[in-house]
Order: sequence, then C-alpha cells, then structure tokens
Amino acid sequence: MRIDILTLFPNMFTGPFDESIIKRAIDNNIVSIVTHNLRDWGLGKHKMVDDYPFGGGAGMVMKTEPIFEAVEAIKTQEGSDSSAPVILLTPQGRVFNQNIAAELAKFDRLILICGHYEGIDERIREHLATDEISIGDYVLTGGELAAMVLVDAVVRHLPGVLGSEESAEEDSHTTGLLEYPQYTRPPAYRGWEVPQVLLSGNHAQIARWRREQSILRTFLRRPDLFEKANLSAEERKLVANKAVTRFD
Ligand code: 6GU
Repeated sequence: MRIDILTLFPNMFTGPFDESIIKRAIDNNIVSIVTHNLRDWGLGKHKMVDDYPFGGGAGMVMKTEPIFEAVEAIKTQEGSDSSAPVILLTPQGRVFNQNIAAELAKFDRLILICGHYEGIDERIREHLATDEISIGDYVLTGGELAAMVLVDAVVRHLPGVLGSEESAEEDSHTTGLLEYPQYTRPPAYRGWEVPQVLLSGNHAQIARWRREQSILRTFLRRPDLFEKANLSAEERKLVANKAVTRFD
C-alpha cells in the first residue's frame, strides 16, 4: 500500500512512523508513506496556502488551488490509480472506527489531506475529497494527528504487519468485545496475586475464564459494545448473575 499525506507540517510525521511496528512495515516494503508539503504548491512568491474568509470572520481558510494541484500531481506520480480514496481529515467527517480501518486497508493507495486553520475551502470537500473522516468528538489544532491515528490503525490490518500470534482479527473492537486481563511474572507482587486459573495449565479452563472476563468487562465498561456483541444466550445470562465491579 502507498499512503500519500498532504500537510503543511510534514515534520510532525517523522517520529510516529520511525518506530516500532509502522517502521518495520515500511522497512519490509508492506507500506510506503510519502508526506508532501502543501506549501510546495503555494501561490506566488510567498507560496500562499491560506487566505481570509469571504464574508469575513475569524481565522484563515486553506486555499483551493494548492490542494487541487497537489492531489493531481501526486496521483500522476507512480501508478496513477484514480480509484484511490482522497480522504479529508476533519472534525466534520464520519467518525473513524475499526471497521473503517479494515475497509481502508483493502485499497492499494490512500491520499490523505490534513486540514488546518479555521477551515478549508468548501470546494475541496465538494469536488476533490471522496471521504471525510474525524477521529472523535473533540477538536484538534489540525488533521495531522488524526492522519497518524488513521495510518496506524490501517497499517495494522495489512497482511504481514502483525505476527501470526497478534492478528488484527483477534483485536478487541474486531471481535466486538474488550480484551481480557493479562498478567506476567511474578505470580505475586506486594501480595497481589495473579488469578489461579492462569497458572493451572488447564487450557480449556483458561480459555473459558478469558472469554468470561471479556464479556463481563465489556458489559461494565462499554454497554454500547455489549449490546451489539455476538453472544450466546448463556453468555448474556452470565452478566445478570455477576453485577459487581470485580470478577475473580
Ligand atoms: Cl480529523 N481534525 C481536527 N482538526 N480535529 C479533529 C479531527 C480531525 N478528528 C477529531 N478532531
């Protein structure tokens, strides 16, 4: 997959993509992430990328021409796949989730536009972007952090990025349930003990305990997910019998 990111602040992207799993995916040629400085398509001697809003009001608006021309130039660089989604990161977009991440992971190419300032000329939305995505109901100073979140969540879905033991199908939010509690050595720390069942070596019992913990935890913390989860009648009954805040 190739991901092109149009931004006024390309340096913001160096840290997050230079570490850990995303770095490994890049090094293994599973994904290439190319940032483009929108100012390179800025207008005139001052490489202008923003301007005063028609009708007045506070703040500046990102201009149409640099963004259109940047996207057109980028599309012709390497495999001019015109079906690549052009995604505008904006708090007005549809709210990102695990399903959207999995859907986007099916494309060979994504083009991301990071909005900034008070806004972006409406004609970008109407005539250039094919999708608009927000990462949640709060306002960021720009779309860059949102683009990083999106890229991270999408890249995890690409074949070969996660080891076979950590496949994206097993993720909480893919299964619709939160994950069960995890422990590692030592078996007791300051008197706090790891649940006995995990030390038992009984794999069937461990699997049952984990499933139960996932269900109870989802019920308590995320009733919205619990409602939608794919559970047996018996599993639903489980929570009715254990309406407490700790399950051991
Ligand atoms: Cl995509 N952009 C900005 N500026 N704020 C946001 C967002 C995006 N998603 C949530 N808040």
